[in-house]
Amino acid sequence: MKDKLKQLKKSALVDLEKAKNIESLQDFEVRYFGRKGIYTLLVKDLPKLSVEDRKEMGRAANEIKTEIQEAIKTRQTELQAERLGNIAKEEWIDKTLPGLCPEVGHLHITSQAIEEIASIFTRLGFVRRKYPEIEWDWYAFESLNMPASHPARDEWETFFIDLPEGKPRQGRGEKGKIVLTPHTSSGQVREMERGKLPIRMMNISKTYRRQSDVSHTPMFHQFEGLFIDEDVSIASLKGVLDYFARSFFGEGRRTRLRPFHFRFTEPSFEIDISCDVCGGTGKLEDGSKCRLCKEGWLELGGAGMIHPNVLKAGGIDPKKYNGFAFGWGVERTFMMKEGMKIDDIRLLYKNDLRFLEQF
Ligand code: FA5
Repeated sequence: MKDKLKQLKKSALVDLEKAKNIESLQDFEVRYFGRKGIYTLLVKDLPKLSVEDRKEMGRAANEIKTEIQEAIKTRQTELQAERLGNIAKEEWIDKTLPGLCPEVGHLHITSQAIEEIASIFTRLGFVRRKYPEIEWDWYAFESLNMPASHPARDEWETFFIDLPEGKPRQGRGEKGKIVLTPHTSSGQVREMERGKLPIRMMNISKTYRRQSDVSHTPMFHQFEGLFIDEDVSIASLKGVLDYFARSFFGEGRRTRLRPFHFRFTEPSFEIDISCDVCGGTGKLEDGSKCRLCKEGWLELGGAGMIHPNVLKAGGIDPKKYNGFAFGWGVERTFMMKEGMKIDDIRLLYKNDLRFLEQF
């Protein structure tokens, strides 16, 4: 019995070392001290011994049990420390690292430009208004001195909406077909119809034409200014456009007025700005032609003194009042800002975040 107890202690201490985690430690306890454990079965033989031996062996068995149980406790503490150490290693977090910021979006570059344009004209006293994007032919063309058969209409490459034609309008003929507004000038007569003079109106809106190439998209934006009062001069128009060009592009860029023809203004001009991609030369550094402007200048939009027929269509007496209007492309305008160097307008609406996040 003595030898068996010695042997048990030895093998128990070796087995204990082999326990590599809390679970195997629990198995160990069951294996030695469970109902059918090695120790339990051994001490079951004690009653078979003589009284003397039973006393001695009983004490020895108790001492061994206490020793092994102490060793179990120590091993348990070691394994727990080891486990916490592993958790700390595996799940370690550096609390001093900056947190993960949720992605914050920003306005599309066109919306940013619209805000900037609106703020410049607001400083000059223009008031922003919204007019329909789906419009009667009357406001888009007819009231702007462009009768149905006039070839100038072809330049607007219009999207027509397949709806029944409008009912006759009292005293003004028919409103005609329904179109997607090809230009913001369709707000001119609507603004005049409000019947409030003088007018300083700004209309910034989506416009649509059947066009798509490096400098045209089927949907684009225009901003339109309409100024009507008594004795308005071309000098006032030029002053407003110069103020805008200086505020938006800075002093370094050149603008030019080119005589042009619009049916709704007389005289009419087109406003050009020196191209930022090629520096106004029409040629790139490698000698090739500038893909965007081709000749150093890029057309921003049109302008002119309002035609008397348009004032009449809006119910305003052209003998008493006159005024000017201008309409520019928003995208073309900001593409010509210094450093933009966007050589294909269609990139703006491809929704490629790698492109859009740059602005
Ligand atoms: C007009 O639309 C006239 N309504 C402008 C106007 C208003 C003249 C008031 C006189 C008085 P135009 O067709 O040239 O004009 O277009 C004006 C500008 O819109 C162009 O110079 C260009 O900057 C922009 N634009 C025209 N079509 C497109 C297109 N498909 N994609 C992007 N920008 C365009």
